[in-house]
Amino acid sequence: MKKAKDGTVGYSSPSGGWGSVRGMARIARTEGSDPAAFRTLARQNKPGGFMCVSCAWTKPAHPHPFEFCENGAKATLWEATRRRCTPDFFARHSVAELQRWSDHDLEEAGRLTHPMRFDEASGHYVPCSWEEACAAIGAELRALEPKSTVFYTSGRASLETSYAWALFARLYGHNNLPDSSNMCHETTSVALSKTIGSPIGTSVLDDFNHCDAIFFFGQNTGTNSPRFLHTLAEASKRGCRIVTFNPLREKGLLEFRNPQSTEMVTGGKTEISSDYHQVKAGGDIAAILGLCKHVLAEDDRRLAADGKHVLDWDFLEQHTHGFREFVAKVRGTGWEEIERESGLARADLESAAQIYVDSERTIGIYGMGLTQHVRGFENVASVVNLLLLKGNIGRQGTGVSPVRGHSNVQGQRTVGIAEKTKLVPLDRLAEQFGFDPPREDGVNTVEACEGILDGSIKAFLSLGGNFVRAIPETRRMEEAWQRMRLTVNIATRLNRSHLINGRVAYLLPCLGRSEEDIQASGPQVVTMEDSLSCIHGSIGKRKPPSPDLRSELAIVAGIAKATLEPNPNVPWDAWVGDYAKVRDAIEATYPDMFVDFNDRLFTPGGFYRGNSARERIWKTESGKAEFTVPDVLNATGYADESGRWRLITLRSNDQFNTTIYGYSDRLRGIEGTRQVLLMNPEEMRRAGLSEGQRVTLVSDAGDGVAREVDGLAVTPYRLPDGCVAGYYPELNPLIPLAHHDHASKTPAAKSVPVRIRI
Ligand SMILES: Nc1nc2c(c(=O)[nH]1)N[C@H]1C(S)=C(S)[C@@H](COP(=O)(O)OP(=O)(O)OC[C@H]3O[C@@H](n4cnc5c(=O)[nH]c(N)nc54)[C@H](O)[C@@H]3O)O[C@H]1N2
Ligand SMILES: Nc1nc2c(c(=O)[nH]1)N[C@H]1C(S)=C(S)[C@@H](COP(=O)(O)OP(=O)(O)OC[C@H]3O[C@@H](n4cnc5c(=O)[nH]c(N)nc54)[C@H](O)[C@@H]3O)O[C@H]1N2
Ligand SMILES: [Mo]
Repeated sequence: MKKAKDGTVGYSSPSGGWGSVRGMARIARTEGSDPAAFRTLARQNKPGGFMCVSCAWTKPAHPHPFEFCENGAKATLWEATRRRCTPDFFARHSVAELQRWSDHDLEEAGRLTHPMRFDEASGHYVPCSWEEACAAIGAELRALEPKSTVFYTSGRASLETSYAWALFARLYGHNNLPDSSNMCHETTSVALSKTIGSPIGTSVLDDFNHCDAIFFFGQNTGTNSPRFLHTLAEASKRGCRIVTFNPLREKGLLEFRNPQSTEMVTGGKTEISSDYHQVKAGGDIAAILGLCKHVLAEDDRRLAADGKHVLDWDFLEQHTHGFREFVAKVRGTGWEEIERESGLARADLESAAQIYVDSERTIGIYGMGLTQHVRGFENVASVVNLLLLKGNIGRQGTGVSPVRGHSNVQGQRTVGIAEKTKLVPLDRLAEQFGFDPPREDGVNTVEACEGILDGSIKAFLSLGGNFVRAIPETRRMEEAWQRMRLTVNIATRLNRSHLINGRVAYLLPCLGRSEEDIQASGPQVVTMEDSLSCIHGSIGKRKPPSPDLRSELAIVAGIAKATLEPNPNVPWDAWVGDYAKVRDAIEATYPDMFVDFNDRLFTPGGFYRGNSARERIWKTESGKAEFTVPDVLNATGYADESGRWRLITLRSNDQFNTTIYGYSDRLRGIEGTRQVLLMNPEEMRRAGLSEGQRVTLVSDAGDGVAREVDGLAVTPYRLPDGCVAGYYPELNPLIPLAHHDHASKTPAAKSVPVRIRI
């Protein structure tokens, strides 16, 4: 562990810099990376190359010579590993034995090389042919009621595969299409649709060249979207104020040393946040209300002093709805309550708000720190409230900008992976493919889990991901999972979800995005949509790790053909032979967004799919942008009680979601272990805890279910009072399934009520 002067754990260097180079080198060693793996890296995020498999941050029109970051490089080297998880491996290790392995060790077995079937008699996965796998899965699906099955997607699969997967579900007869965004930015999709009439962010990359303030809530850029640090560093150098709200002092948000510039040699670094506020977990509604309170007070003052407004009155009158009710709420809320609920002092909130008052063009950015709360909806709506006051949506240099997670998570929703039928042009699909699509909404992540617990869901097919590990309520879910009839996983590397299997289970290995995908018409291109709504083509060039792999699209088509009656309008084989034909189908379904799709694949910087809210066209109930009056100031969904803590579950700098690359959370100074409980030293003292002491965390949901995780080493860390933190997914057994955002059902992983047992 690395210590600061006050005895708390931390990291003294800026993010980026030599530490990030060493981080990449370590992964290259563990994965046995060869020179070809490094050539692959040079093609990352370049026109004619492949799009990074890590985060969704946008790919600029003029890429840097190495347009990748420490974590993008780790993700690529991880995909390009020389390790192989072969049929021999499965012959040596039974499923029961592998269940006891750590997440890290499972994935370290390497790339899956062969389709495998679970053999109930021996308890081992055994090799099978693709034909056998597809035929058996098809036969199982035909015997099941379609609505008792779920087709999950993790946010990595291409637009082509995602479109085919969603179409397959609907041809088969259900809309049970949860995806990883149900655990992530579903809060955004619901809250932005309600408030600005569009489920996605409104800023584009160029806006970052024009803004003079950025308000930044609950997103850990240094770890989760490091290429975005270049954009932030440039904005900061231009004099843009970056005002951050985060319970942790995250290194990447404080300062950055660009590993691709002379800063490496000169030791220079760029300050990222100009102002940093350690808000309480769940304290953002209160903090933002406080900001708005000061803005209104300044408006009053200026009006009296020189007859001018701080607020954008023209915009408010012409474009918004609910302003007066919102103002009444803000004026009626006292500073004492705001200070208590946010954990921030009035003077600090006022000085932050003054930056907003003085700014001409502001962008509001956020991540999981806002979405993963019981009142996540109100968190996101509060950012919109703040921006609306000064007309900061739909104007150059402004906007609301959710930072998305997986590299194509936003795009999957765009092309039909949605359990909510109102988001899908079902009539057009009906006409295009000559069938009657199911009209009933399907299940989201939480509802799928409920169905598995009550036995109504009998089959679960996963297009990527590690669902069982990513969801809340690990223990009860793992138990219920094994009662399902059928589980199918399309994957690149082994993970825990593959080992918590149904009675009939298949493990189907696929190509990764950096790998060459040759079909009947030659090498194939796939596409994805980034966090700023730009669509990019991607071509893999690397030799696949095994001749027995298939592309994701080929696997989906293979299962679909074995399940469905033939339909001349859905030419599965022709689609697999030439992905351009799938893109033609996408264009036919979504003609506005995908006009001339095949001709625009390699537009520098991607092509923009458009967003009505950016044009100030509000597709909301009132036809205007909506203010939201929050009915609570505390986003956690529960009251404070003595001995109850707000647990934040975090990602380290050495993981991609459930993929644990290693045990070095360099940017937080936490080394060698993930079994930690971070806590403020003052609170440790009050609770009588000492550094390194092992404690058990117990869930405090009050629903009578026992949930606990033991063996956590107490670690001094600068956190606000009442908050503790530890790692995802190790702490997921503590999250009750019912603990989710009330509007979108996104699990509330950032404010889990817990007690500490010594
Ligand atoms: N290397 C790497 N990159 C990734 C991922 C990865 O695991 N590893 N995951 C990808 C995915 S799927 C996603 S969704 C994104 C996730 O990226 P982020 O949105 O950054 O998600 P988290 O890492 O969960 O961290 C959220 C931040 O919110 C802060 N926070 C917690 N509670 C609160 C609160 O109440 N208020 C405020 N203001 N802040 C709070 C935490 O301290 C933390 O800094 O990253 C993507 N990129
Ligand atoms: N407590 C807590 N829980 C959380 C979160 C949190 O912050 N806290 N975050 C939530 C969020 S934001 C998300 S997005 C989910 C993540 O949930 P998922 O998206 O389900 O999980 P991942 O860990 O990203 O999935 C990793 C697996 O994907 C497979 N894979 C990798 N590349 C490919 C590929 O190219 N194709 C295919 N088919 N498979 C591939 C590999 O087998 C790998 O093991 O977790 C959620 N859970
Ligand atoms: Mo995510």
